Amino acid sequence: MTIDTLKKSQLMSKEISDLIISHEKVAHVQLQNPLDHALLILIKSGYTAIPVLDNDYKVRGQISKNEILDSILGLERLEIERLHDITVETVMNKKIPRLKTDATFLKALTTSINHPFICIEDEKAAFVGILTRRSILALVHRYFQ
Ligand code: 4BW
Repeated sequence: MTIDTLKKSQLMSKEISDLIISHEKVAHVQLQNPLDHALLILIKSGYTAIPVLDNDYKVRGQISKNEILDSILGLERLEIERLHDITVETVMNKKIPRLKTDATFLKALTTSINHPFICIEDEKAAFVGILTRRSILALVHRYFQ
């Protein structure tokens, strides 16, 4: 095995724990929040999509600006007045990628091809934080340098 191949296999089997953005720093909303609150958090944080958590701090989905706007799209206009009456739970995307803290870098890299961020959970499925495409690419970049 060459040194390059060895380095590559070490990188790919590395655990992701060092790359996780901790939950305290992740903007999020809760299932029962109304959409006007979710839109406020999305606009203030500047992110396109953020995780949705339940009362036990478990990840239940993610919500994006686009899903919110789409849900209030009337025939001729955006029905802004409906934002307060619809909950995050009814609009969120439930099919989201999740990984455990001990997942390998290769698994995270593969998942990040189709997802800008991945929710990370502990062994009891509690939310630990997120892994972003940015932090994954930064590590790949360091490896190639
Ligand atoms: O507010 C921002 N600060 C910084 N430093 N970078 C930002 C910010 N907003 C956007 N960006 C950049 C990042 O490179 O634009 C990319 C796309 O953002 P997005 O998807 O469409 O809002 C960002 O790429 P990324 O860091 O790899 O993040 C990928 C996705 O992960 C983001 C967003 O949906 C989510 N995300 C990242 N950090 C988050 C977060 N969600 C909640 N809280 C956080 N702290």
